[in-house]
Order: sequence, then structure tokens, then C-alpha cells
Amino acid sequence: MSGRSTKKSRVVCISHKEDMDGLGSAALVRQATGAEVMLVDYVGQMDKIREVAADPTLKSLHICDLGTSKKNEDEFVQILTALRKRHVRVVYIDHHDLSRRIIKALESVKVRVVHNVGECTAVQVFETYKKKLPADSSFIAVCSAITDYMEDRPKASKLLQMYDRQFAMISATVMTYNVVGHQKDLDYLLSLVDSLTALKFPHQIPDSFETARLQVERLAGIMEKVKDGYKKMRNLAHMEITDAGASGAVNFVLGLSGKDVGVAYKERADYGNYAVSVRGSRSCKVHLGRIVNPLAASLGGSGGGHSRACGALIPKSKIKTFLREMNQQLDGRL
Ligand SMILES: [Mn+2]
Repeated sequence: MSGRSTKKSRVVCISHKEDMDGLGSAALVRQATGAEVMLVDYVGQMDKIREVAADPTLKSLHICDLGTSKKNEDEFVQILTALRKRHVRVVYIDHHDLSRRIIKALESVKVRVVHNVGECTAVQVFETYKKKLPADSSFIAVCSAITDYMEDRPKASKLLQMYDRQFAMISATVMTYNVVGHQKDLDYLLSLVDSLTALKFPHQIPDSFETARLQVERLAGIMEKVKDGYKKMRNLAHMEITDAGASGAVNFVLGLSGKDVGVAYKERADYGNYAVSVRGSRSCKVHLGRIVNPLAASLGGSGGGHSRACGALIPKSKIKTFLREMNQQLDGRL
């Protein structure tokens, strides 16, 4: 390769596709670096990272709002280490739970790690690239923080002060329902990133309020089903969802049951697994992501995430064990 090394020119940002924080982070990275955006979910993230890393023309890679789990963290470090050896710039910006060991391993090969579990990813991207961003970009960070229940954090709340609260809330919420309602339409999600990058917000995006209304109507239907569908265990409530997403239903399982932990699970199209969503109430003191991560791995699945919001992929035959173990591990800790 000496003297004829491949010209490196490709600038890529891989971000989370399932919520406003992921899309907002991608838009901010693109504003700051011109990166080409790719959106993935937790299940698809490693395949995409592997695929992009295999491109010899890759010059820089941002990874945003995507957590690692016991199952993939070593491969994650391995791939990024190999990229650093090829002198690819790598920046990882995130707020999912991440062990000290992994952070150290990444930093030792000079991956730039921006990691704070106390602020949403987009707020951290905004703070990282503030000088390169138009001032109005802070609105992307603010809307992302609201979506992630993190608008009360030190940096996010400062940014929120610059805007009218209701204006920010409705923009964040309409955006969120557009993201949730278009999970199977990647082109649409990418067009939302385009809009955000151009500093266009829901009131300037055609049909976004009507899409949000339809989504709210769907959720009202889900709420009715959850009302008499959830089951209670000592420390949690759970429900199998068949005709909607588990993540849309889980907040209703939590809220309607009055328990401190709610679990909703749905069979995935690949049949072998359940997609599981877990939420904790405001008063839940346990870090749910740290329970779910090793538990899912021990059952042959994967999972993890935040303290009051996390998810997992659990083999179908293990779902009862998962619920039982989860319930047991919460004993005396809530
Ligand atoms: Mn996030």
C-alpha cells in the first residue's frame, strides 16, 4: 500500500433511528462536518458499523446515540481500534450506560469519546460542535432532550430557557410521533434529518401535524388494550403486545399498572425473538439497563440502555425466565 494508499474522503455518521435524539444528533453532526447520515436501530447497529468500517475510503466516522451491550461491546472496540490503525477519525457520542473498561479501551486508541449519562446525545453533540453550528441548532438539541426526558438536566435546561417551553414541547412531540410513525420508512426518516439539518421544524414540514395526530389516535387505541391486558408480578407489570410496537405500549403498562417497572414485549418478524421494552417510573431507583444487559446476555439475547428506559432482544422460549428473573432481581430494591 505504501505510496499508493487509498484516498480517504468519506465522512459518515451512524446514528439511532428510533427517536428524535438519534435523528437530532445526526443532523447536528451533519451541520458540523457534512457527514453522510445512516440510521440504524440497536439490532442493526453492528452490521452497519462493520459494513462502513470495511470501506477503505472512510475518512471519519461518528457514532451517535447507540449503546453497546455485553454481547457486542468487545467487537465494537475491536472494529473502532482497527479503524484508528488506518488513521480514520472516530468520534463516539452517547449517553447509554458504558463501562469504564470500554471507555478506556476506546480512549487508548484515541477514539474521541464524548459520554455523559446525564445529558441526551444531541445536547452533547451540540456542546461538542457549538462553534461550528448555527445558533438556532440548539433547538434541535432542546427537542431531543425533551424526547429523552432530559430537558431538566444542567446543559439542556440552559438551552431550553432560550425558547418558549410550549413551542419546544409541541415541536419535540410532533417530531417524535413522526419518527415513531415512520420506523419502516427509512427514506422518510432521512428526509426528516434533511429538514432538521436545514433548521426546519415540524410546523414547516408538510403533513407532520396530521401524522402526529394519527399516531396519537393509534396510541389511544393501544392504551385501551393495555387497560385490561397487563399482568402484575410483585415488582413489575408486563404485557405481550401483538398489534403495535412494544415501545409504544410500555409507558401505558407502567402508568396504568401503578408499578415502578413496566415491561412490554412483542414477537419480532424473525420469530425467534421477542423485542422487549422496559420502563421505570420517576421513583424507580434501580438502574434497569444494568439489570437487563447481563440478564439478556445470560439468556442468549442482548440488551441494555438507560436507567429508566431500556430494551432487549430475548429468545422466545426465554421470555418467562426473563420476567421471573427481572422480578426477582428487583426484590427489595424499589
Ligand atoms: Mn438518546
